[in-house]
Amino acid sequence: MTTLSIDIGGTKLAVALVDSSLQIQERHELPTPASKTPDALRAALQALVAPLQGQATRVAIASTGIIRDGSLLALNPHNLGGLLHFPLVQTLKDLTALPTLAVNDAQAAAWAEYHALGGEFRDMVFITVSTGVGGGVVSDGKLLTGIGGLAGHLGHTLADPHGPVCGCGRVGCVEAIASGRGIAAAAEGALAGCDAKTIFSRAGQGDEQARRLIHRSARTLARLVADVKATIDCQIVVIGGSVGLAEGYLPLVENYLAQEPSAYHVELRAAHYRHDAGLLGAALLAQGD
Ligand code: ADP
Ligand code: BMX
Ligand code: ZN
Repeated sequence: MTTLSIDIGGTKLAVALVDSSLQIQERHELPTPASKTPDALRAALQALVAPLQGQATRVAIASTGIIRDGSLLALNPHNLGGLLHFPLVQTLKDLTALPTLAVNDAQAAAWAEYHALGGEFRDMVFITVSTGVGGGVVSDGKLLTGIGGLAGHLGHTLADPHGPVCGCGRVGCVEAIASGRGIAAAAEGALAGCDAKTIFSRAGQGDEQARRLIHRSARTLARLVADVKATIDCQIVVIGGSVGLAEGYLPLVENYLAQEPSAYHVELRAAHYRHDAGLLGAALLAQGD
């Protein structure tokens, strides 16, 4: 059985054909449409799936947002250009006439990364630092999705009560500070208007403000990891997303975590499946594994 797997993020859309041994046979990527109206998203998804759908027997979607009853509900609509709601499962069923499953992107990635650990641990947490900050929790070998899909939305826990307002409506969420959008939003002067990717490359060239913005993100993430350790007592935290996987970022988080009391220390690892964890986790869930 081949799964047509789709990953919908705030910055990029990815699609892949995944076989039953979890090998990616073909993969394509597009930027998430700048005008994120339901029609624009539907058109982008149609363009991505059309060349591949004939080779698949089912569709699996890992998407940013709360996934409830097959629909995407944005917790932070700013990450999706203001898009609040999108009928994911219905849209893909209409486009492909295939059975379709949808799950939150970080929850899906957590499931793939849990599998990659090969039974080494029963309790693990995955955190993506990307357009937003997302999370997925596996507790005693079970993926927590929550009754309404909200479980694991770790990016919306409090980092700083005097921090920036988050798109979810709270003040000072981890996501508002540590995410790619949060890093970019705090940039001033010569870096104003730059995205997180550019800020990382400027830091590499010795730019002091860029370095400070990245440290602020990494310090905030380390504090979140300590909170997660206190909540779940997980044996490992796996980090993904393009910011999380950026060169030098994980060692910074490790350094800041080492400054917390030792009860909150936990092993950190970069995502085994790198940028494909969401795609593969959704495929695994669709296979029933
Ligand atoms: P999505 O949120 O769509 O899943 P990503 O995981 O690629 O997508 O995260 C997008 C964020 O990561 C953006 O803020 C972007 O600027 C930033 N980013 C992309 N590539 C890099 C990189 N090589 N280094 C640091 N940040 C990056
Ligand atoms: C936001 C939230 C989460 C998502 C996380 C990472 C929305 C639209 N998304 O916290 O559901 O898991 O971002 O998403 O409210 P990504 O696009 O950065 O991968
Ligand atoms: Zn928030």
